[in-house]
Amino acid sequence: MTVSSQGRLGDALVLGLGRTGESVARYLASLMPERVSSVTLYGGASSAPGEKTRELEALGVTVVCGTDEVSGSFDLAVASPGIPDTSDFFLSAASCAAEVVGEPELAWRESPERWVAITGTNGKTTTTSLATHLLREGGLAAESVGNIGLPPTDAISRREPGSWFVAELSSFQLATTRLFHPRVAVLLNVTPDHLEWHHTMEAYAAAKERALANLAPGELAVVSVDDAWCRGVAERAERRGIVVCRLSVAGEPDSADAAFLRGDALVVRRGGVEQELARTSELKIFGRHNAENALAAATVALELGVDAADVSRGLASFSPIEHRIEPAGEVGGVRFVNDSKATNVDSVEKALTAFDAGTVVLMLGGHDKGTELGTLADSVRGRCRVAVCFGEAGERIARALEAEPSDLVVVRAPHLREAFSAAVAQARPGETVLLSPACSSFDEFANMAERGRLFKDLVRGLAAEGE
Ligand code: UMA
Repeated sequence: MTVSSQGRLGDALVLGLGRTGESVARYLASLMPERVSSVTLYGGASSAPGEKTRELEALGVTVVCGTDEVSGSFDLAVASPGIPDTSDFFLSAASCAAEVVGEPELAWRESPERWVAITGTNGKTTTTSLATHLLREGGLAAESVGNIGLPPTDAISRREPGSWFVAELSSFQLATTRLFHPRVAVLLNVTPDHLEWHHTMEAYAAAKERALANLAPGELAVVSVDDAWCRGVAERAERRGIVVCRLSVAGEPDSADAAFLRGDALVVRRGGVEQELARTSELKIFGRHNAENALAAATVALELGVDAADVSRGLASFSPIEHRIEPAGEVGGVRFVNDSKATNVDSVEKALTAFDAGTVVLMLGGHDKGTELGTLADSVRGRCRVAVCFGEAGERIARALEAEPSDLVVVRAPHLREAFSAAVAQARPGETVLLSPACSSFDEFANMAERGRLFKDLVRGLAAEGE
């Protein structure tokens, strides 16, 4: 199989019938017959025919639903990120195809110029949005793509000449990259997550490190040095001659290239020359982790030629993104905050640092990823007054919180709606009801955005009742 952006792709196989699968199938069908001979999409065991499959068939795509067993012979397979690379479905496809890649890899091969790769366990959506905002502030065309919700293959055909793709990449997407080579790669942090997909922490961290895999000596990676997994990545990259801008909100790295906090000032040092870009009090996104996200995005923007003055202005004008510590209203003196995007333990611990200890009624639970809950339980006992545990993981979380004596009030509720009512019943004026669930949403919702929207609807309903 050739990797040139104009080469023949031959007989193509697409795995998955979600956002990614549909985007890839449409894109490949648009290349028939010149570059693609055929497109076959397998939707997996849980898929069924419907409007979407009929639309794809009308474009010339052969759609197979209801099975994980792939048959045939293909030049290239493109797998959706939710399908683990150790699953029967993936392995069956791999046995029928010369190569299996993920969707960002395909998009990059088709349009390889001007990519920024942003990954990490937490903060990648904020950093991606902010980097795009800063590039635009500096007059550059830029679009956020990837895990943030827009498969890059959707954006290739309408890509403006000279524009940047700022790609939020999950470990699932990075695990299936091979040649992917961004202009700059960012690694924000690595903490336990998605072990149901990767099985081991080593495999998860290795997938994240793939963002840097094809950087050449002299090219830039922005890598946190605040956790041991990331420090390992930074050291290996430096040994390969990559310029590593060491990112930290825990101290001041002594390297020539670093991005860090000095007091409350955001400082980026490149080649030993420092620029102070903003004060944390000027940012509309709160918490130390957001200062880290801002430092990473600012470093990317400066590297790509945005003036420091434009970066400073953009940092001050950027607003919080939906579902990430998003203010959702105040009713009867109780603040409501939607952090539905917090789908793992680490992001909840970070969110809790944005509120005064003892004033939080926390709602947590959802799809159980089997994560270890010890540190989460410590933080919740230390910072919250009440925890309402719901969903599939609710009972396991409640038991972890009760495993040690504390003043924390633990309440159980079956689903989000009942959890919301319980939280409202517990909350006192001056307190915050925070949805920061530490779990993905798939036991009850299609995705975390749907969960966040229901939370906000419930707050609106509560406000309307009081009128
Ligand atoms: N499927 C199977 N078996 C599986 C899993 C999936 O057959 O075990 C098939 C089914 O046909 C299913 C389809 O794959 O309908 C779904 O594909 P998918 O799970 O890869 O989801 P997409 O709709 O393609 O959305 C994906 C990302 N989802 C996941 O990685 C789970 C979206 O990130 C991303 O926005 C989108 O591609 C565009 O790039 C969401 C996410 O939850 C936000 N990401 C995780 C996270 O942020 O924690 C990684």
